[in-house]
Amino acid sequence: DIIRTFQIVWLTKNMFFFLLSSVPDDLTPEEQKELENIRRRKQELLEDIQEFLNKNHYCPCRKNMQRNKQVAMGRKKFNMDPKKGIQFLIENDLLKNTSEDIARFLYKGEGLNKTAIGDYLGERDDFNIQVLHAFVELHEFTDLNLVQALRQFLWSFRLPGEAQKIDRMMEAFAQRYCQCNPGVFQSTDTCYILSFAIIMLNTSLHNPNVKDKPTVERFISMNRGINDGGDLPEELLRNLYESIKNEPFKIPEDDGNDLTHTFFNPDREGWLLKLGGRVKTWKRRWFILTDNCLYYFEYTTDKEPRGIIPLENLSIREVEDKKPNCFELFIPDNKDQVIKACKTEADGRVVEGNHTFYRISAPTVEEKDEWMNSIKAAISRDPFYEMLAARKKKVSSMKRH
Ligand code: 4IP
Repeated sequence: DIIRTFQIVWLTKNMFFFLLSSVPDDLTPEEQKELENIRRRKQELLEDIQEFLNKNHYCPCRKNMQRNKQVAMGRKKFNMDPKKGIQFLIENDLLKNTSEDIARFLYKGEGLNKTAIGDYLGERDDFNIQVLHAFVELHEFTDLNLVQALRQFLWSFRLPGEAQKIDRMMEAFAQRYCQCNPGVFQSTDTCYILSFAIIMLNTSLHNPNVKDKPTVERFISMNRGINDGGDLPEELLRNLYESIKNEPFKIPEDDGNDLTHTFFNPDREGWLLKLGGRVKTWKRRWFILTDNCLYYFEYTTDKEPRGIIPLENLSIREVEDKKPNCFELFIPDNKDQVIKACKTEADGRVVEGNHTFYRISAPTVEEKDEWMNSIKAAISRDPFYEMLAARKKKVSSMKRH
């Protein structure tokens, strides 16, 4: 449209010149007056044309070419060092120094590296946090389900690797989602936790290194109690699961690293044999690894666990036993100290455990390896998992309070 308008005004302008160049000398006063009018209108029209061209940057003048060059340079600088790039654009009057203007520039993202956008948005400065919020406000999530909203959000920049940054960005996302879709979740914490459960599900389902693919039932059970102590509607969780299963997240990978590794999900569950503490009897128990804790149940359907073993400060090693595929949880450099854990007695009382080590036997070598890997991943101190676990604890304790 702009080009067509340009052609039309160009033709009109030339027509005027043609008309004015063929003026006869013997004009009546009326005709002269009319000619004056035409000249005035011609001048006005020329001014309008100039204004139009300036507004639409079609003026092939040096000034605009210079400006475009500087914008390109600003983008290049931004990709190398986001803060310096923004500073350059502001200093050259190419960007206003307001969080809204910068957010719009990042949201548009033309020629910008998504890792650099993520780095800038993740910065701890008050101003960067304002830009982050303005950036999230530009996303429209109304009537989108959480997976659709996450697809849009996670494609607009690349999540940085640092736990604190991820936390701030996902918090802003959860706030915006809840603002656009009031009533879907009890709190932004619920939205935050479910968002991560979805990102991790994406890894588990689509990363070929993860052998144990979670079923929809497992996904539902992993998200019990996250809606401020209550459960989310099963249908909602089923829909989200199906959406991720059918189409993995498209996540920008500017630097070739696969972000899904950052969110490797160590959670798992299954049948294992456990050796008693004081009385050395082997019991078949249903184990669930989640939130840096190992829970064991008598039956898969039990609501309360028979025992809980927090994994903090524990180590894991393979051991030989009469039972096959054994491994052990133990306190490093300590032989006789009892591991901090709790168990439910036959009469229902919750007491401290009596184990100086937990010896566990898996049904197959593969399962032993998978359990050991997942437990190792859960044990290795990851600040991000700690933050997530803290939030989960918060929302699951809401109801009780
Ligand atoms: C029990 O043996 C079970 O092995 C318990 O396991 C075990 O508790 C007890 O350890 C052990 O005495 P009996 O059933 O033969 O009496 P579970 O709770 O899974 O049934 P842990 O602490 O392993 O849960 P001690 O330390 O309480 O004796």
